[in-house]
Amino acid sequence: MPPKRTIHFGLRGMGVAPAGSDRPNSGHHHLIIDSELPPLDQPIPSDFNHLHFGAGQTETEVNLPPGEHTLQLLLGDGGHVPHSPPVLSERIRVRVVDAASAAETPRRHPSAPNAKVYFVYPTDGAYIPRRPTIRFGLLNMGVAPAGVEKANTGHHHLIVDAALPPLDEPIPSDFNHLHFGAGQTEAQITLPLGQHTLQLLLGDENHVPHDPPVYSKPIRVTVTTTGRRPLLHRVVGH
Ligand SMILES: [Cu+2]
Repeated sequence: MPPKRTIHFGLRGMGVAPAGSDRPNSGHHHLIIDSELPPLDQPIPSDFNHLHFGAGQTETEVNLPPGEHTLQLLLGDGGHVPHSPPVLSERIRVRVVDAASAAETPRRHPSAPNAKVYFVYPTDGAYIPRRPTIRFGLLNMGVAPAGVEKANTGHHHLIVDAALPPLDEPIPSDFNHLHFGAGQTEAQITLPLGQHTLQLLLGDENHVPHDPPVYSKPIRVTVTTTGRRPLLHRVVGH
């Protein structure tokens, strides 16, 4: 839950009455925060850990610091003394997170110094066939499948004919952004004839680039039917 939050509560089988009232079978709520139950045979203390709702409220806004907290309800009579037997809720555990982490923006993992992704095949300027097997590697960090959180690891993404995507969010997954989430270091792809650019970008378990990002320079390749440089001039004779 966020730091500032309205807590709602209720009472069944008895009635809510303000403090000071001596109506039978009634009482008012007390919210116990981060504390054990107080002694049940005397008035419930009134302090930061024991909030009284003596006007008969059934909701309140609380302001809790980030972290784990416990909440428990305890009914008190007109004199703030618990009933016999006491009427209380389970003690629940809540975790308060600040707005930034509540927004679920995956945090970027640091990359290792000198980490590098690189192409084994093809190299810049190469002529390649229409269904080449692209081979690539990673230096100074480890390859791990998507979904596995482990420091200094990531999986490869091949960016085809596109600029680098935004580096602070998950890498898109489409024809221009191929994910190798199983930890592959080679992949057969299909490319139309002509010139293309290929670039590698490492992503963490959530497909988010590291900080600083680990990517290769884009390379330029030319796809031909033979996978070789076309012969423009045939030299005949001597
Ligand atoms: Cu990915």
